Amino acid sequence: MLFLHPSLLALLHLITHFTTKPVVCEREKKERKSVMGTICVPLIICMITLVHLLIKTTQLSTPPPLPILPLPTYSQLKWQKREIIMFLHFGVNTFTDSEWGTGHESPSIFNPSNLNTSQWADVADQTGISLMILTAKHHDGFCLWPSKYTDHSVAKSPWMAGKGDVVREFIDAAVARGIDTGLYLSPWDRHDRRYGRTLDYNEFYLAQLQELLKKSTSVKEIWFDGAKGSNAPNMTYFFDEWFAIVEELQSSINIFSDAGPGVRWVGNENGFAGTTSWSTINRSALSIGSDTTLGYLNSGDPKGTNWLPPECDVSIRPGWFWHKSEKPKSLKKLLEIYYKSVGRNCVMLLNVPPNTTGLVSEDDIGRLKEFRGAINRIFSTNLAQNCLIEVSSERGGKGEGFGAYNMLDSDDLWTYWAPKDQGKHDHWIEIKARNIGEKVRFNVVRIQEAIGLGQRIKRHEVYVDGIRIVKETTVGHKRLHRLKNGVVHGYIVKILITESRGLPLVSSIGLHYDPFWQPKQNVSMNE
Ligand code: FUL
Repeated sequence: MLFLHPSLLALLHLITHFTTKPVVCEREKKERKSVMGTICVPLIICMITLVHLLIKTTQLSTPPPLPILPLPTYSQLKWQKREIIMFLHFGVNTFTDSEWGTGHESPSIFNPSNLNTSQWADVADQTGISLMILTAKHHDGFCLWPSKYTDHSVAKSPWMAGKGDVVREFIDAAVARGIDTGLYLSPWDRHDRRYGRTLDYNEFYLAQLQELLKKSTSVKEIWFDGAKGSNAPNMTYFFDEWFAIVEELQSSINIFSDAGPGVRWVGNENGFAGTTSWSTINRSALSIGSDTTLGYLNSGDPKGTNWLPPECDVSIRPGWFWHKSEKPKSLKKLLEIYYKSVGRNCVMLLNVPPNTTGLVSEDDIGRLKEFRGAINRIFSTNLAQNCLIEVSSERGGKGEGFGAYNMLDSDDLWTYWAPKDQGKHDHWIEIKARNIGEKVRFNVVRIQEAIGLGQRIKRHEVYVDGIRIVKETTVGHKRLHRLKNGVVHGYIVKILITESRGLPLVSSIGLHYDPFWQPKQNVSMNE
């Protein structure tokens, strides 16, 4: 029903008055004409405009499509957007030049000459890393904080005459720079004699967990490592109790383990996710510390009822701990890992181990900066921005908020292109060069889904001027295709979504040029 504004009613009354009242004399006729011309005509125009406006404002917007479950939590979404997290392995192994300590190391060997956690946090800050995870206790049982429940800790070391607390310093330095923290507390403890006595050890472990998580509310990830030596005593970990305590003490934390519940292991330590990579999986099919599900962990499951995205842990050096003889990985290798982790719907957890002085080595800092610089260089220019974008259809029609240009704005989560539900038809996006003679030249294609409403795309292909250059499966938060044949030139790049769970929702697309990627000679389409 249309409600008329009082001014419109008055105008209607005026018009009716002049048009229905009989004319008495010539003068009155003239007067009426001039009144109609000077007042009524502009008023009628105003009225028509107002009516249009009213009709427009009473039309309601098309709502977003229904989500497809399971969905990420707020903390999982935040985690996913970090893309790269810094891992810091530091402890007695740093001083014994080993990877797995025996548990018999003397605390007297822990004596970093110049430990400076502010330097660690500065490195993270300068390389765009928003979360750092420290090994508070590794398998050797040595604690980087003065735990009340063991004497195998910094309290018995010469460092700061036993008065120091690396975890405290780590948290303070990170918080001072607005960087979130994470902690690794190894379940397997080769030092503590309670290990193997299920009840005693679980009580001890829970006590340590509480000590750590009461230090700060900034803990955003906790790492429960499933690793354990083959000869280690058998025992059951009380995961339910552990997880419950963690969630009680921290408001928005992601719990990492082989089986989550916040983040899952990707199934290898090379930093590579599967080419098919679902954030969804069935937790009930997973168990912590078992290697029977590595393939399943790597790819996830489109039918999974849990949102449990994979984290790709990898070290910048061959080992997890710092060793004098080792060098950081090359930029080329780090970029490969980035494309195979972040570019496959994962987060890259990159270990940068402090050395015996207690600092991150200059070699590693240099490489990290180079790595971040390269990522910025590749992705700061999106060649699709200068192109025309066409799509197979738009939900609710033009102007309803689900259009193609949502894929080019800076929001890669909540503004997205949504097609119409049109049965079995394929959905596609075309990125077209604006002018003849101005081909687009790129070697990386980026596609991102609006994962806030569920991960959906099962299969997709990319064509350049009618020639297929990519035939792949999942997309998720971010899918990067670094083209096998190198740079391509073309007028029309078409992204074809050939299979999805419900309607595909694409939040961002990009065509990029990666100067570090030179696989083979350049290939020009249709030339
Ligand atoms: C593994 C451990 O055994 C390694 O030492 C390292 O901590 C790595 C991140 O996880 O399972």
